[in-house]
Amino acid sequence: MRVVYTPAHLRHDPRTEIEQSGWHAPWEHIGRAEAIRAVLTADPTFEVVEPTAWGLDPVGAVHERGLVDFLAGAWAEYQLVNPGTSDVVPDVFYRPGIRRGMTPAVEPASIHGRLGWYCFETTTPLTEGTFEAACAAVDTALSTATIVLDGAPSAYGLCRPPGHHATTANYGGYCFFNNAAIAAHHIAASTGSKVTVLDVDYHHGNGTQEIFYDRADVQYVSLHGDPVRAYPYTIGYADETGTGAGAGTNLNLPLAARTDDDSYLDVLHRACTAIQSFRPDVLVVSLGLDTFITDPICDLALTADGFARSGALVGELGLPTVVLQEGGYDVAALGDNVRQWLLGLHRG
Ligand code: Q9C
Ligand code: ZN
Repeated sequence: MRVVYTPAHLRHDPRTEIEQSGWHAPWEHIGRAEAIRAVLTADPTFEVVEPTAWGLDPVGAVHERGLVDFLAGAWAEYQLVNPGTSDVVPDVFYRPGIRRGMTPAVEPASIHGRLGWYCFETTTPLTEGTFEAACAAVDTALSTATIVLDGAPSAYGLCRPPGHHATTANYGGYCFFNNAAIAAHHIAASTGSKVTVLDVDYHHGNGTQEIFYDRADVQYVSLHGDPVRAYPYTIGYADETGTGAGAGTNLNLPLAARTDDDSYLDVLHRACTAIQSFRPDVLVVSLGLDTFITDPICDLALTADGFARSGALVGELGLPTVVLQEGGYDVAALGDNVRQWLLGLHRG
């Protein structure tokens, strides 16, 4: 199985994460992707290849122009007013209520205002090379999709930074551009086929859901920690099923804390049944391993065997499958967990 990887991810190198009223070393860091690469490189089942460059057109097909332009220039613009800063985060967020009863706000002119216009939370710092790394993660996703469109049964893109929390117009949740959504849209638009995005990251992929919520040609199916207790809290509920032409094409399957392998596989089986009913031509998997039993920021209880069984169940769908990396924060286990999932897919 081909693995698409580029060292360009090293350019997104945050030092801090502001979370739960404190700050600490970031959970999402360069060591994650390097740990996965090390494990896959050591297994002859996998062949590591570099992505090709796609430019910004496929990004602009999914994201608002304003977000793309902002991310391209924000770090440099911020240095002009706050020289020497390494991790750039907003200190103000735009909330519609602040102008209730008035004309809606327009994008502010100030870099400080623009940060809070495009970013929706505090854990996603911009660093000097973040934009380049985010573009390289998109290149990785699109190159992985191309391997599958060219006939491989499956391929894996080691995307970093991850993508599924990035919406049409906002970034956050460690995500800048929505790699999986850009790949899914590219596949659907360039081939005229139907695509399912199956999201197995612990966190609900709010960005992917929002991007495809009104579309009939892209189905979104997600298993995730119930937003009653889990990030992103305000989206990811079971009653969110799609709108307009996309009515019925969105399926959220929220999970209880400590969900184990057997219960998880039951829910994944329901997800696969829904995918079969949609009859997609291609499957894109948002692969998060933060459902792992010892993940430091999540509360499910999957094991390596659960990942192998999950991959195999998805493989039994028999669909051309583009697997793209999202979360997973137990770095000591992350590489092997990815490997188990992919080997399961390979067998299934
Ligand atoms: N106390 C991904 O896994 N922090 N993003 C949540 C909850 C952000 C996770 C804070 C989690 C983002 C790709
Ligand atoms: Zn996650």
